[in-house]
Amino acid sequence: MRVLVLGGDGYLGWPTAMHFSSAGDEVWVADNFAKRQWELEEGVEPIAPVPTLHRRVRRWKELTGKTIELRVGDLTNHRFVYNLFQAAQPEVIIHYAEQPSAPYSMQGRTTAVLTQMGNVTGTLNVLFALRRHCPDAHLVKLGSMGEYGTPNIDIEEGYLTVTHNGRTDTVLYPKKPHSFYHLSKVHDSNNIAFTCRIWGVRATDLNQGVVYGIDTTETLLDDELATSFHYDHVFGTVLNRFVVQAVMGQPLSVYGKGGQTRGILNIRDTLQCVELAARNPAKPGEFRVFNQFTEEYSILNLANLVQETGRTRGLDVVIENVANPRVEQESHYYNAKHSKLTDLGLQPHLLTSEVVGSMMDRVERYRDNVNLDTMEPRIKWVGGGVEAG
Ligand code: USQ
Repeated sequence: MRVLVLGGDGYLGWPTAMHFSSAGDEVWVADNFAKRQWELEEGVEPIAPVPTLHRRVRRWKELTGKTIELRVGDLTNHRFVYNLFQAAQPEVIIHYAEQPSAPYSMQGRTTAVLTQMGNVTGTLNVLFALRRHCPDAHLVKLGSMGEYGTPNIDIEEGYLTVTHNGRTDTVLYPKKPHSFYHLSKVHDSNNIAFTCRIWGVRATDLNQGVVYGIDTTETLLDDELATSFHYDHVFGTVLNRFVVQAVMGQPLSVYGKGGQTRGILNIRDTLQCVELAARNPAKPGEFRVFNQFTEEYSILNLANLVQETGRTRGLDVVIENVANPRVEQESHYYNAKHSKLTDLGLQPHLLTSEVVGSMMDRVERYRDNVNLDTMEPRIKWVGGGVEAG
């Protein structure tokens, strides 16, 4: 397949590009490197320096003989997107190119607007470029389980059949997102569903849970092929943060009671799920929604697992319930369906003490790089936080 990965410099985008290239697909990547700029502005860094995308693409070629085509540009510039789609003629477009952090989006007006303008405009440009230059291409868009929030009923895969005043219809599942970032994904989902309906676009929205992990088969080939692993309060996801805290002898920062339940998945399973979606495309006009996670965990249970694993390795890991900087339910019903990717053949890498232990080993190697000042949550959902304009 000709695969175009948008956001190819990111935590998931780069491993995805190598994964398809390694399978023999023709891979193009595009990025504007905005994430690197936001890291500079926030004063945070990945745990290990991440070589530039140009360097990684060169290294990949040296090691495997395979070419990844690289284009630099911004999806909010529609001319860039049109030219890119015309040149690449992708059969599948994997779209990760968005501001990915809920806390970042909640700092204030500036970052909320940047997140929604960038994410929503970029996706609209992708849809228009797709219609113009490759109308048969399959759009695989990274959405989020946080679009649904934590409703008091079962979460279905994208759609809900409702009977109202004696009549029945199937509608997009109602959304109660956690942040302005998650809202941007809801807006994207609606825009994509609309273009499937009116233009016959074929699309899969992957509502992904919280990803953890550092390594994939391809990143392990060479240090220079590493992906960006964050543990800071802006871009670090919860399990990645807990593992770094455990290794560094810091208390695990459970926000509030820790009863928040989330779908989680290993970074290796992100690659598997995206590949399954790409190789089994949606039909023309179909807006397909997959809930992309492999298991559910409460935040406290994640902390317990990290604590137990740490103790078997002689680490004295303490759990601390810190005041929750977010507005979210800390104890709630949660039952999210996630059978569609399993039906396509997903073989999950489940979370075990061994997996946590191997993450600890990797983090240990970089312990001298860890900046503890960037760990404490400083962005609050209501008032009192860092106000970026
Ligand atoms: N949390 C803690 N302690 C921490 C960090 C987080 O208790 O030190 C809690 C949060 O309060 C939240 C949960 O852990 O309840 C998840 O937080 P997170 O920062 O790991 O993930 P989130 O903000 O939800 O966003 C991440 C990714 C985002 C993706 C989303 C999937 O950054 O790109 O869309 O996970 S999901 O959460 O399913 O919507």
